[in-house]
Amino acid sequence: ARATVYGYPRQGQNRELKKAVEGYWKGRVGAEALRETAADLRRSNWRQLAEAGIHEVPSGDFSYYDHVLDTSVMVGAVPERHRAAVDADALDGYFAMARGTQDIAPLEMTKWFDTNYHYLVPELGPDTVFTADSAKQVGEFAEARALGRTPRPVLVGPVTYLLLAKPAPGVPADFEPLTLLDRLLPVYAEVLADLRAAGAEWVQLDEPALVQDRTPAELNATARAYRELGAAADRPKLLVASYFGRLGEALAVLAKAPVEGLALDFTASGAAHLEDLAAVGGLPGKRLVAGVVDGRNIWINDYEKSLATLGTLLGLADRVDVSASCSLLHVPLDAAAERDIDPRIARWLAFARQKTREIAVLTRGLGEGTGAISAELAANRADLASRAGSALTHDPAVRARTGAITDADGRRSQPYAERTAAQRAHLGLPPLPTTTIGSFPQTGELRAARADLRGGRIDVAGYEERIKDEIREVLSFQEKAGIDVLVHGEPERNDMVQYFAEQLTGYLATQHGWVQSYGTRYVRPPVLAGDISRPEPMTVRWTTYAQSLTERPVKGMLTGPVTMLAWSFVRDDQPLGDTARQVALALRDEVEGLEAAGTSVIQVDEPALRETLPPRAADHAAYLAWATESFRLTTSGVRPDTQIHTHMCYAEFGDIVQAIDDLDADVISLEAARSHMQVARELAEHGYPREAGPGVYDIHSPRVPSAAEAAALLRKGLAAIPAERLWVNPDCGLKTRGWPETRASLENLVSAAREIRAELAAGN
Ligand code: THG
Ligand code: ZN
Repeated sequence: ARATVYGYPRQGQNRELKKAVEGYWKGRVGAEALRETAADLRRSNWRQLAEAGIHEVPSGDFSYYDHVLDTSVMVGAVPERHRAAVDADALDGYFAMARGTQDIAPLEMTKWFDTNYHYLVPELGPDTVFTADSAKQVGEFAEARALGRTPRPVLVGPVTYLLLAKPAPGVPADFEPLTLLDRLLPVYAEVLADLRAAGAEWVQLDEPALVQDRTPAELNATARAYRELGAAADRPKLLVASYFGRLGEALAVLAKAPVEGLALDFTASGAAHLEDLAAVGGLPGKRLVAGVVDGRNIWINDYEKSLATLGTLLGLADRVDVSASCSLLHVPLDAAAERDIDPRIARWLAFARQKTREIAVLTRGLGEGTGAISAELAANRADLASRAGSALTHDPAVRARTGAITDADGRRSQPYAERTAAQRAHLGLPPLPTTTIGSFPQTGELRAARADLRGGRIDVAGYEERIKDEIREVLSFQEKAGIDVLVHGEPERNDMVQYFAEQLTGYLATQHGWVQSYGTRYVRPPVLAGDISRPEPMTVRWTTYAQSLTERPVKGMLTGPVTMLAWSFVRDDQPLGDTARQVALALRDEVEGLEAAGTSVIQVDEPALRETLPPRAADHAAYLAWATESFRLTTSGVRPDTQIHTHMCYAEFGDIVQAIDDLDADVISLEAARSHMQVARELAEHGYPREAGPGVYDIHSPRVPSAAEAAALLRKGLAAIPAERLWVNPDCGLKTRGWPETRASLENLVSAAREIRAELAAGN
């Protein structure tokens, strides 16, 4: 048996890649220095993998920005508008596709399946001409070879690549990129031949799109793709990798395909996957790479359980190798770098580096028998035993409380239709009330103040003075601009999940646990380690300070339980729903604390609700059940006249409008500006009965929308949502924006609302 992985974190222990790339963008780092930093990072990764005992290392998984963008470059799918930049300079052109330039829009960015990683969406059309560019793949393969390893190049597979693509601008929306398969396959065959010529024995083709529900036509296309690639001359052996779930019907297709190996995820619904494998008669004559170490989470592996799975698999394939369930890109690099975590808990944690060692141990156990790893097995058993039932993670008070939850706890005391009148009377807002989503610009000064606090250059009192100054400024601007429901601007928050995690008991924060979110942006997902409780109010002080400065309502701002889970590493020792209920009760205390302190409008954000939807429709209901239940638990303890808002980013809501309604929030704000109010129409089509604020200001760009533009969007909104239920707000929070465009845009937004109010009052 051999140990392998599909990918490794790219950024380096101190995010050297972020610094080099951002330095290059600012002109402070030259192209050659950037290339050297990248090559050093790759070499260091290969060395780490070899030292950990990984026999077959990946190559080509490195990226300056995103591996799907790299695939677009590999197949020559450069949008027309970026062609000149790419021809002038490949590297600058690459970054232009990723980030756009002054005049040219970047590729769209969206979530990589249900992870918190974002990829750049390929833009294709009937006129797309693919051409092979294997330079990056061949170059990185050769680099690893030069270190004495036998790397396995990793490519996004052709079916997944096309399924992730969308019609290019100007191409009809019903164009299906998968129709380009026949044109794409020869290009893949050419890249495979180049890699073979360079000495590659195996190449990995990633097809995670096959763990989602696929139509018969898509399954046929998959069969065709691998029949054709399998028949290609001069090709390496092919390992088709799936992850993030079970293959389902696609398993039979791939089992029959003329490829030499399959990689399957045995952490996501592992038992079912075993049954599926047995049902297709195993993979006789093929290599099976078994993903038994969870690549999406940070807990140590259960060796005995994994060895049992691996043992069963031995009878189902020609040869069984061991891996993580997916690329290790989605976990931080090294748990040993964390100095502040209780050592009793640290022994339960495995980041990428630790996981590679686990894979090597399991491989030895599989190949040489458990006798060869008896010491590791004993230590693993002891670590697991110390976690199960540990007093560090089990809080009887929390368990008593979740055990006593009743249906009534998840129901507001009055139905929506009745409580709106009470809210209207209580708040006294004009028609088409204006508000913002919560955050205001996170200025350089604010980040510097946080750095000064961490570095001991200012004390807590000094830091809090700066935060108060900022809140005063944010409030005074909003009053002058004429906004109706104000926010304090969240200057005290680093990240909307981490800020709360740091204050909740049971959550662990990491110091260095960076995970790539997109490009050079990273997050440090906190760890839901134990039972969750809220020892003290978290936001009440800042919200009440802001409220003390104004007569208008100030909105309380919280992150909802689903998003808290989605952007954290979750417990694997209890159902997600149990963890969600614990987080929900802690947040419920905060909601009630805000209300008791005089807050009449409370927003509970759930940007992750849609994106965490499981890949298969059959699993949606179970997910939406705990997701909506935990949101309602968070928000149902308030008086009828307290108004609950929620906010979601991203646009594809069609399939969850019922779930959004089930949240029983009073008002929802949504991203809509770029899609010209499409979201408002979708809500209307589904008969969504509540108040809604489809965004009229696209905050993803520094562009200032004119009042006329915002008014035009509002008129479109009014065509879908009646005036008494329409709110006026930007698409999302303003933390990534600068002050000048924020000021101008919000002033225009208020003018637009006033103009439409006047029209309504005049009766037209
Ligand atoms: N928080 C978390 N996850 C998220 C978002 C978030 N996932 C989706 C979306 N928002 C991703 N967007 C971003 C935007 C900016 C940054 C990260 C993710 C960012 N990161 C800083 C960086 O890399 O320099 C580090 C921030 C820090 O110091 O913690 O700017 O909002 N959890
Ligand atoms: Zn948003």
